[in-house]
Amino acid sequence: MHSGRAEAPNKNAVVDLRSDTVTRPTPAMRAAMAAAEVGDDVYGEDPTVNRLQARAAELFQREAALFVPTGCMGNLLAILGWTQRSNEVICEQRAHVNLYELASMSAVAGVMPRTVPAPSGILTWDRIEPLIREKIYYDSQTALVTLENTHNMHGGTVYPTAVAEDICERAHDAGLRVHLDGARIFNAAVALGKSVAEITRKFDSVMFCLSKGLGAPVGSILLGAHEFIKQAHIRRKMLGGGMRQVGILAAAGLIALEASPKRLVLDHENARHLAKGLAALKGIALDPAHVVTNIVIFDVRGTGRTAAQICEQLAGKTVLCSASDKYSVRMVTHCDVDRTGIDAALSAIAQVVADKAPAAAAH
Ligand code: TLP
Repeated sequence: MHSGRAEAPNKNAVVDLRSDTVTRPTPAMRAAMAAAEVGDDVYGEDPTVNRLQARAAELFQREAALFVPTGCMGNLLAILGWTQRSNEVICEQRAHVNLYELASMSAVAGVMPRTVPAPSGILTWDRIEPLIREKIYYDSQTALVTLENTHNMHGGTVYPTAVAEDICERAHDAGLRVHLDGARIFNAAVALGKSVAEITRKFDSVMFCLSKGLGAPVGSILLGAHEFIKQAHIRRKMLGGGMRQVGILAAAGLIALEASPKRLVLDHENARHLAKGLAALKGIALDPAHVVTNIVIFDVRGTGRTAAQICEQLAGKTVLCSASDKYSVRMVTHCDVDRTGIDAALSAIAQVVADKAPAAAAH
């Protein structure tokens, strides 16, 4: 299914649904990497990195872009750029910046996450507004709101553009900045049938990942105005992210940007197919209508087992997935798993849930 990848059907092949980060570069990416023109990017002399940054800025209709090694670093640079030590950052409770970035916003940027739960992870202004601190010198001051689109741990949910724009406008009126963790923003754009520029235009900064559904081996991009990116560039060096002949990676990123978005629709169809199959199994709970991009999260409490136990049993049947909570399993579709792989995963899960629950989990 992945353009240019020829894989022999193998019924024993591992179906790796742990994440879309597991995708391997396509032959076209590898060829471009081998042929990439490179230079020292710390001197700003890598032509391929410069092309990637210019192309990303053009696609998102932004003044500037910065290639960063990871999404975590991109988010941290944005937080460093928009806050001062002791500030607060409002985000959804299960946001990646809150749960999966090793508390870097506190440990490195010196700020506190101020979290709020939201249905499907989709914040609205009425949930944010009460959390904004009064302007009193002895209180932490709210500086930033971060949104996540798609929302990973709520199952790849998508912000309606009007809701995200309303938050941005009202936050700006309140003197706050808004950063978008758009690790999977291309999935959101495909689900909405809009361009990435259209759905992100009101944010002060945007981070997206090349290394997830777009299939590049490494890298993310941070976007914003010239001055913001200039400061992020300095801080990237400070964090140890000054890379040298990194055009080798940018070359893959350029292909990811041009070629990959158009095939994400297949990942979404596979995720829906997976969700429908799962919903039909006894002991598994999920609403397939909730699955609109490439992430499927389902509850396994009804099987009498924990998510970790289900994952372990599935691994024994060469299907890999991860526990996103004690009783929630996450499966992510991507370019390295086709419909045959999804069907193989479904039949493995059907066998696992039909098996008697292990005694230890019966309580
Ligand atoms: N997400 C990973 C894990 O860290 C959970 C995954 O497998 O989904 N924002 C969002 C919304 C993400 O999902 C991730 C990675 C990141 C940021 C961080 O990107 P990287 O891994 O490049 O630092």
